[in-house]
Amino acid sequence: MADFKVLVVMGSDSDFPVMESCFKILQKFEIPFEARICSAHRSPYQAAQLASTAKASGFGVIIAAAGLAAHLPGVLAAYTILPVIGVPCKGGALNGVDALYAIVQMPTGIPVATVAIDGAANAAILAAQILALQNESLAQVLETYKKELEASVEKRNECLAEKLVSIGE
Ligand code: RP5
Repeated sequence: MADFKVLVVMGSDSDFPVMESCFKILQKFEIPFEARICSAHRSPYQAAQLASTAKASGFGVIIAAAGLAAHLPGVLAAYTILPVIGVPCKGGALNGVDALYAIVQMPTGIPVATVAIDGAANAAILAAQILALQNESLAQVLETYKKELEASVEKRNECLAEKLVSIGE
């Protein structure tokens, strides 16, 4: 389907439950991906290696998920010119706000496209949209997906109308 693979990096296996929706979307869109666990703090050398070689390894986008002092997306971004999408994971005393701030507040020159706390599905969709710039069949998949979203809103309107009628009965 896509010309490029997506590299999904998680700071810990404890981030997997959050990232399941990301993997599901990548699979739904038939986008090839590889997933790795790599920590900016516990395995910093491997993080640098992974990001430094990602472009040459055929990846077009990196998605990086981390919680707490979430430095992984920024560290990966420091070592590559590939777009990096950061997913702040909920958890710890600050419930993901710490991770959100750590990921979004990057210094000029090293951007990370940050999605919402636990916004793993949107990370996959954004990655797909980036890859679709150079892949017409993936662009068509995304157009169909948008139409499905539109139809789901219409369905909700029908349900709402039924609920309002039943309230009046
Ligand atoms: C971060 O610390 C990880 O991304 C994870 O969200 C958090 C906790 O990691 P574990 O202690 O569960 O391995 O680096």
